[in-house]
Amino acid sequence: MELPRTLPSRWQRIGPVLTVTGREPRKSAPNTAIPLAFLAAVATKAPLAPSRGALRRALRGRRRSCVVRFAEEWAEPAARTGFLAFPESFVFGVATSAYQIEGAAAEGRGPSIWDTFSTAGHAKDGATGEVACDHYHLFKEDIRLMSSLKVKAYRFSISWSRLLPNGDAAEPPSEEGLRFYSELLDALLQAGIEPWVTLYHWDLPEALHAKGGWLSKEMIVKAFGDYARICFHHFGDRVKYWITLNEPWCSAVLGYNTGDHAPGYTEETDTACYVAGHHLLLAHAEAAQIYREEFAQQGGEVGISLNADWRQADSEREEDLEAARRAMEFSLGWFAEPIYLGDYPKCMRESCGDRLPSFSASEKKKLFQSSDFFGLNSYSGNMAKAPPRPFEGTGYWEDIGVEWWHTDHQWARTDMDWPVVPWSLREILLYVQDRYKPMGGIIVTENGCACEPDISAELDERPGALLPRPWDGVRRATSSDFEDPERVRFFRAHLSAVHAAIERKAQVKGYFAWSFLDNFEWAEGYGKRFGIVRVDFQTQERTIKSSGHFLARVFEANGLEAPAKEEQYPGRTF
Ligand code: GBH
Repeated sequence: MELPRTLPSRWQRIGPVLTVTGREPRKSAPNTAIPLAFLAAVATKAPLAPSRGALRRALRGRRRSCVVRFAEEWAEPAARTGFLAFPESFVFGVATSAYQIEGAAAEGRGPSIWDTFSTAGHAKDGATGEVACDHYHLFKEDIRLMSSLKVKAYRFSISWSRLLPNGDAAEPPSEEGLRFYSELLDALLQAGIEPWVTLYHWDLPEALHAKGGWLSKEMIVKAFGDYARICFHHFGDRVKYWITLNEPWCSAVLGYNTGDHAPGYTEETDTACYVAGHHLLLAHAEAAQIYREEFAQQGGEVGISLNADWRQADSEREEDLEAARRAMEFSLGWFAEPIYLGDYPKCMRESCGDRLPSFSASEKKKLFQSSDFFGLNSYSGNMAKAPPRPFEGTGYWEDIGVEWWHTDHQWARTDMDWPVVPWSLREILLYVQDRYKPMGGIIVTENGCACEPDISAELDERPGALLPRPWDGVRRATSSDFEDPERVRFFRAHLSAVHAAIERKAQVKGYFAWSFLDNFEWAEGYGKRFGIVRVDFQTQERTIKSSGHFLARVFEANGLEAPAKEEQYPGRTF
């Protein structure tokens, strides 16, 4: 019997069904690759695979003698048609971060590692966040704009060094900084927009970096806890959703391995990122514990946002399946497993040995279930393939031992060159649900794309177009005639993928589009635009893109019309 080349677990079966009676799949037979879920889906005659527990129950005691049936043909899940309604309590919002939009670097704020890194010329075209979107001065207008876009929730981050210029909580917090975030929160609540606040989106106070930064355990864990306490104390009456860290993987790997991000540390590539990652995790746990012990009466939630792109095995060969597992564990699992499963992934320990720090028993306890929801930032997907021969040497990338850049060249790409793979968002949500069963559910805290029409590049070529200037105080009516059809398509397809994950029982509770505004895209400067609102960096004029109008309709209707099938499953199916 011919088996399909790949047997994806969540695919619907179609066509005639063959029957094999009285024989258990043999270890060596190709059909051992058939997921239990599929076998049981067949046994229970469910149209789509039910939960693993239900499957196990259905199969219990029946396996030896059960009738095992194979579908001859496979299809992608049936494309949805009609209106895709989201759960009533679903949170729809937009996201930004402090250094990327605030500007006003000199107004009472102490320097952060991103000031140092960017002013030293490490971002494209010498870009810095000194002015950015000048949101510090324009926040009221920006909130009005959010209201007009029917945004229900706004995820932003607090700049640590705007509150504590030296990062040091022994000094009183800056009055100016407190006032800014306080007014921002009040304006949001007045507009009926729920604030979701990230404490750390990569802008470590420079003064703390000078003391060892994320490599200095005692210093940084205490400093972060103290800073978190100040935020809970001053803003916790109005903030009910906290995110301790944004994407610790990026802080650890891009900051302390590749050096693409601040602080640009490129030494000890076989240990530094693991050490930084370890302390990031402990700092998260410290803040979460402080909230639970000292601020429980505020009745809010504290979570973490982890980033990962889905990695799909390139083939059903055991090496490639293993490559996909390793890729997920070395990215998402590195930070998720200590929180949800009690320790680092086994494969990381095996590959890294003592180069990966260990948690004490009390640290493990503090970390375990230290997140009230699972914040997931996901933008893309890729293939995972085992290298033809094992990598030599040690270091983060060698440790993973996977051909990280292996891809499918048929996939569309964004301006960042990231493959557009909407089904990867569905897969990663199902993976997170299956593997971590996060209490409080999953919130997609970022998803979006840099994909602008050609006219955008032309506009950006005007001299100075990408050198932000502070707002001149002149109020301009927001214009709204900028067409970005690719981003509309991106959001439509990815939202349908989120909907598909929910239909398959992933507990997804919210979705935040990245980003509200075009902004300082870190090492890429201002040339890569992720906004649903265009920013003219010379005048600070905001223009709503058609993707902004599209999302406004989704937010208002709490759902969307299902996209065409080819938009639901573009690219290579698997
Ligand atoms: C987010 O991170 C950030 O939170 C946000 O500030 C930023 O503006 C936004 O995305 C857009 O970039 O395969 O080694 O190259 C980005 C998450 C993590 C996605 C790294 C791309 C590539 C890893 N990114 N990932 S690698």
